[in-house]
Amino acid sequence: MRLLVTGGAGFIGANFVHQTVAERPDTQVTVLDKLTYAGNRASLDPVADKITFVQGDVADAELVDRLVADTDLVVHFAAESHNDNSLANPAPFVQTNLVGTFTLLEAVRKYDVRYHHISTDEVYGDLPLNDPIKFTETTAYNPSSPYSSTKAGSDLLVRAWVRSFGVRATISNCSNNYGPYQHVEKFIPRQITNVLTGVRPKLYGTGTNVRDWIHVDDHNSAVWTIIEHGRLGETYLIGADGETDNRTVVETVLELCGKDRDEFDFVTDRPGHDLRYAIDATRLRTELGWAPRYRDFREGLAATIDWYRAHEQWWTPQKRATEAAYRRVERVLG
Ligand code: NAD
Ligand code: TDX
Repeated sequence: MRLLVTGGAGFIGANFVHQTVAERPDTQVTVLDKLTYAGNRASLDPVADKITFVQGDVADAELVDRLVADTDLVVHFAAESHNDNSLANPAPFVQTNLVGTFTLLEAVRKYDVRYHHISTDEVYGDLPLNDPIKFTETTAYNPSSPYSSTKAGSDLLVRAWVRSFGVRATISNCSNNYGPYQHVEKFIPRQITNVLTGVRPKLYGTGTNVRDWIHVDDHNSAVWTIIEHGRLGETYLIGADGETDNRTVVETVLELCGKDRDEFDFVTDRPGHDLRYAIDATRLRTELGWAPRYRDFREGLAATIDWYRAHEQWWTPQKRATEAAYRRVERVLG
């Protein structure tokens, strides 16, 4: 089978390519990635001789047409993915997340190629704290940020291309991922690499916001389950019941690194900061029989810390610029 993975040099896409090469040796993998600040060719080093890499833009219609003509399946991870960046400059989010998805949809429509669309739980907005309610496949879209609104728009394009043109597509909306190869701008790797470089972790606002953490390998095993067993035209939510508030995450990282649990700073909150995300993955579990492998967040976090400790050369080049950008907008409180 010929597989085109967009955004395969990013965090989740690279892990997806690693898993695919290891577990599905008959799959011919081509990665299309623009190598933005978030893409890192080195993340594909372990599989470099087993895949084809194309540097390019998912919004480049001519290139996308050529690649899709020669593939059986497209899995679309490529996106501008960071909420804080979308507040500073939304333009690339509209271009990549909306125009890029549109470009891929036109190509899979033309060649009748199976398409899987990677999306986020953030399209549903946020939930109250301390409430049993969770997102399901029927929750109304209500995105808060430029990032989540462009992801929501891209999901709606997919739904329309399914209904109007019969495109053979599935959509998955996953909760917050953690694991190896995640850019140091994101919450968990930022705090781990802060501690490893002697800097105090930075907690937005009061640290009470809740995210529903899932290990990236579990996200990717769910994606394969949906590709192989999901019903065309359907949406599946992916989550592993990992709700944890941000303060607890920071305290756990500090503890696992042998520091005092209170050695962190509260900093200015993110504007429009979503309070809580929580996924009800019943459909995926009962209809498709999927289950996560990582059930202990603390253990997964410890393994992730070990990975960052062992791969300093992977993240050091990005760390300085990332922290300089944060320093421009962030103020330590109290
Ligand atoms: P990432 O920022 O780590 O990687 C994105 C990749 O896409 C990078 O390699 C980048 O170079 C590439 N890219 C960006 N613009 C491109 C373009 N125009 N053309 C081609 N390539 C381009 O992101 P991630 O965290 O791996 O997220 C991957 C996908 O998963 C995104 O669609 C995101 O919305 C979704 N998602 C992420 C999470 C999460 O917790 N990180 C959770 C749910 C869903
Ligand atoms: O330094 C920080 N301090 C902090 O308290 C950073 C970077 C973040 N935070 C908070 C904000 C969020 O409540 O931590 C939480 C997680 O932040 P991010 O890692 O930026 O993730 P989030 O905004 O929740 O979005 C992530 O999950 C859904 C991904 O970046 C998205 O791509 C995905 O769609």
